[in-house]
Amino acid sequence: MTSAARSVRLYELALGNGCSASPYVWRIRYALAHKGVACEPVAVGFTDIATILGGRFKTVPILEHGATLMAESWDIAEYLDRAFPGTPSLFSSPAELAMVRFTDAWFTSEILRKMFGIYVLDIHNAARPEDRPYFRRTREMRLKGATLEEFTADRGARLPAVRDALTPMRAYLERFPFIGGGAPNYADYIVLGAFLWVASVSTLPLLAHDDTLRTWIDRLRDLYGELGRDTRMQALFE
Ligand SMILES: N[C@@H](CCC(=O)N[C@@H](CS)C(=O)NCC(=O)O)C(=O)O
Repeated sequence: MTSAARSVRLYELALGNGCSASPYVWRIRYALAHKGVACEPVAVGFTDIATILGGRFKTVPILEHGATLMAESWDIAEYLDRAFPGTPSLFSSPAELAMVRFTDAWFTSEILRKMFGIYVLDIHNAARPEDRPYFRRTREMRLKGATLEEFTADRGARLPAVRDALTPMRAYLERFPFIGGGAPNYADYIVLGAFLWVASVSTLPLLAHDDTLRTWIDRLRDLYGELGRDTRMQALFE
């Protein structure tokens, strides 16, 4: 059987409302759609991960492709280009891959971490009820003992810092329709994935109503048969 003919399963993180909760899963959903690779989604909650596939993995996304099983979204993205060579590339050159790695590093340190601090209680409340004690225990350990409620008490005051940190993206996207330039690439999916994660749990709109990022966000959400649209998601804009 050719590589492309083997079936693909994507293990995703399910919230109580059925939405996917993970920015890393969203990257891979878009990566698969970019390549036109069909996949069967398998929804798992936080506490299911240790019980599936022999407990081999600690995080999702997990990709299953025939006998190949792997976690780590970067490993998966690079694997997809190797396993499906006749399809549109995620990384058309080592230089493109390197630039996307840079985008990921910048975005994770300057924006994704701040988003986590603002939305960690919302993620808890949106998780399946049976996953909430685990989520609270593991995240409060990371917050050095602060409760999720204490940690997010002043979260509204932290919105301006996230919005300011997005300034380079706004300036760039005035020149290009996508972070990838004329067409979307994996950097677009990394950044959009974080916005979709926020939209699936948020009780506080992240962006101002007149934020110019709206055009790019809508453009990405509409791709691949409106992959980024889900009526269960909350508003991203005030
Ligand atoms: N470095 C991993 C990070 C994946 C990750 O952190 N996934 C989270 C969901 S956003 C997870 O599965 N967490 C499980 C847990 O906290 O037990 C990747 O890029 O795939």
